[in-house]
Amino acid sequence: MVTDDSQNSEYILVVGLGVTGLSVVRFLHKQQKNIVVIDSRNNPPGLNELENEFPDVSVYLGEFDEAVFMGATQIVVSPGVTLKEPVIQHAITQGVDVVGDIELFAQQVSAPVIAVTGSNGKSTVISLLGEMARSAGINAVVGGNIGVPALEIINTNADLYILELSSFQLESLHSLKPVAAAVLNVSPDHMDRYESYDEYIETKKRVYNACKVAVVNRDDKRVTEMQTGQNFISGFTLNEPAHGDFGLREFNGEIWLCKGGHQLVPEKSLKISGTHNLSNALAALALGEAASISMQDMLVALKSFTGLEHRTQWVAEKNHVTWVNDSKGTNVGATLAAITGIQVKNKLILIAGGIAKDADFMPLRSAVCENVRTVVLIGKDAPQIENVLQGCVPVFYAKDMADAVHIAADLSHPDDTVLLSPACASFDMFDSYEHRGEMFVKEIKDLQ
Ligand code: UMA
Ligand code: ADP
Repeated sequence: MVTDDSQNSEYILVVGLGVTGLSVVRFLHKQQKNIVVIDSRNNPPGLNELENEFPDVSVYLGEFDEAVFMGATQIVVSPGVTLKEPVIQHAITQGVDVVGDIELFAQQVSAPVIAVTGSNGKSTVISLLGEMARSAGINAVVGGNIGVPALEIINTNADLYILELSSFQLESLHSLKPVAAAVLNVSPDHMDRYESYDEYIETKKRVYNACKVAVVNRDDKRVTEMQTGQNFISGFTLNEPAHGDFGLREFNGEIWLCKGGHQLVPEKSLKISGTHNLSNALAALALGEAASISMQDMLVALKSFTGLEHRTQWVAEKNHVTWVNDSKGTNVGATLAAITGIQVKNKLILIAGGIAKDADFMPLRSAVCENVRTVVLIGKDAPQIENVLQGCVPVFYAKDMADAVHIAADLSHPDDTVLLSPACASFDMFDSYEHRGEMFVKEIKDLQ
């Protein structure tokens, strides 16, 4: 579908019509810009909204047409589209300004911004930070890769913006100057988009460009190696923290979250569980402190924070078996954290599989051998997971989530925990990770 009246005048080209593309159109339309939209999908999400809200905006669908790119004065690329797309590369070499939605946000924003990236934990940390800021009476707004496009929140008169940034969004970002920024951790993800793990890590590192305080995970060598030295640095660790850093210390047999030698809060008073969530809590404290949020108010929020749905979330106990939904475990690092980090009384039954995104599943092998009784596999790339578990634990295939839940229930022993943590994306069988988690929960509820 094409309307051609834009061809004779200057226009900004919005590439991709998902939630980001729509937010960009809304943002630019308010500035009376002439906008053209292009999407390689024939029926992209957001098309109806676009046509209803902006009938004057031209839309090109299907295979990218180079002429549309070359005629633009600026190109705004959605995160789902790589800058390596040949038509975009050509436009860049021809001097066309190519940016992402976060760059437009950065050029406009006047309130302080906290920027958080990392392979895992981003949504948990920014949601917790949002609670911490609000507990301190700060009007903080959370957005970005968590699902609310940054340009949808920019005009909310916030005192503080807390952004989750994916590596995709960081690729096209240049001028953000966060008051505090963190790479929470790195482990391989999106290897179908990047040529190497190093390229993925280099992209994550961009979050530190021009930040005031760099918050670093002292336990993650690939993160500590990122430091360029020009920022103030605040560290967090699951070990005993150095002076000024956040970490864990034991006092009278109890683990405490601490700043340096100073006790902040005992682990047992937190509602979130799992070692990885302690790391997230410490990261949030370091980021919040860097943004001048009162420590006392942050601790109040931390104690009442129950975590997010679909992330190592307790679902039910049925017939002496505990069920945990970690549908957001969409990469190997997250699944490893769940297998090794959650407290279990007996063994785990792991439900995994989906779209592998070119992942190497080998790092799962030893953790599975040690902690898991049986693996139940679903989805397109299930055989890749089976391959790395040869001779380790019994593996069963399930045709859908109902089947997986029934097999897991049949194979579980008393006091076992059934964990859905797929280490894969969900789009082969489900609309989203939320849909996958909801199906899991529904099937558990229906179990006799
Ligand atoms: N696509 C095309 N052709 C196009 C444009 C997009 O095929 O012309 C495809 C992409 O390859 C992708 C899908 O469409 O598979 C969606 O891409 P998009 O850029 O339109 O995505 P949006 O709907 O705008 O959502 C994006 C983020 N999506 C991606 O990065 C793929 C959302 O993160 C984010 O919540 C939203 O912006 C708001 O900022 C999702 C995600 O999976 C949840 N992120 C990855 C992750 O968390 O691991 C990075
Ligand atoms: P993200 O926004 O980076 O995807 P989430 O907070 O949504 O992070 O969690 C995604 C997955 O990663 C979940 O399976 C969760 O249990 C796991 N996870 C959360 N925090 C960490 C962490 N610090 N290290 C490893 N895995 C984590």
